[in-house]
Amino acid sequence: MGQLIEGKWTDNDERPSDANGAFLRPSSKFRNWVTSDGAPGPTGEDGFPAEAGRYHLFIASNCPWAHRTAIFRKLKGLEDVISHSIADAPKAEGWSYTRGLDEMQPRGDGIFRLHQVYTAADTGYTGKVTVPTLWDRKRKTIVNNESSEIIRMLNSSFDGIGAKPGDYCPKALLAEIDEVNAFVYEHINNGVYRCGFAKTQEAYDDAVGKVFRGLDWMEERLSRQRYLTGSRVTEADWRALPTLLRFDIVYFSLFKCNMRRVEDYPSIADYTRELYQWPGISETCDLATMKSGYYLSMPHLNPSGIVPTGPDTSWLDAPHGRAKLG
Ligand SMILES: N[C@@H](CCC(=O)N[C@@H](CS)C(=O)NCC(=O)O)C(=O)O
Repeated sequence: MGQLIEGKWTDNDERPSDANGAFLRPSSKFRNWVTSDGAPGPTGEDGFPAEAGRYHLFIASNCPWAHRTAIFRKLKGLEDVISHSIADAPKAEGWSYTRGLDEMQPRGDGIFRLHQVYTAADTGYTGKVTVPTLWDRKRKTIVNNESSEIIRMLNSSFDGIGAKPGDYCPKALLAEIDEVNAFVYEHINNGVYRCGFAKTQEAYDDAVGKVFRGLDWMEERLSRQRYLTGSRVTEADWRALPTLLRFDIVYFSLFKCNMRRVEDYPSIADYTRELYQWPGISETCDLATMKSGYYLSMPHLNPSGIVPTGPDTSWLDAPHGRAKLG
């Protein structure tokens, strides 16, 4: 994909890396928060109160960061409160959609592109155009494009206007959730990208070692407790699931994370099954598009554009045995 430079689309797909060739993920630029009453959140401006029909999520089925937000929208029953658009198959100029939103409409070629949303929010925007993006239809701007923050908003900011009960970041567990999230992000969520986007053998070796140390840690933990932070499902689990679901079908092959599959880790596999089978969750998991989306949008890793047939994903549908852990 390319990026916007001072509001103009360029096909420059350079991924930042450090002096050793290790991938560096750019930080997200829009950091406002929707709050129950519009008070400012931990970062950004005030003036984004929870309101039904006001906010719109742009996502893509293959993206694990966007998948987190789709999961929280589903868990919290926010489908009628926050509208969403799912990207089409990759086309030129980044994420594209069949339909526009309000006054933002497809260009002459009939394609509506996410970069139009970014320049609507900031005419001189420079940077990556990423999903998920949370758009405010009233103020006509991007509220936030950082998935970890969007899911925190969905977890509680809409509770006063009809969100389903359920707190996935309870205060008593917050410190542990944050600690687990940081470890899982570094070793697994972002770790797989550090394997795929490494520019040197040394950077890859470092990244792949970290991914499997992370999975070994997770396996040990999940062999003695049902969820990552104990006996209750939390945000930490919903942040892990999108990466675990993509691991065997994408990261194992395309990103060279091929020491072991998730399916080979008995506890992680069973845990992944339980979360996948959670009410409503499989509806957010388009396994075919998860795979094709990656294989079709990364010509530097898959120049032929051929999408592999396997692997078999039927293990996700087998009954899980996690209840024995309490
Ligand atoms: N920090 C962001 C990362 C989002 C992200 O990197 N999304 C990818 C898709 S998986 C994207 O849109 N990439 C577009 C690009 O790199 O040009 C978040 O967690 O929300």
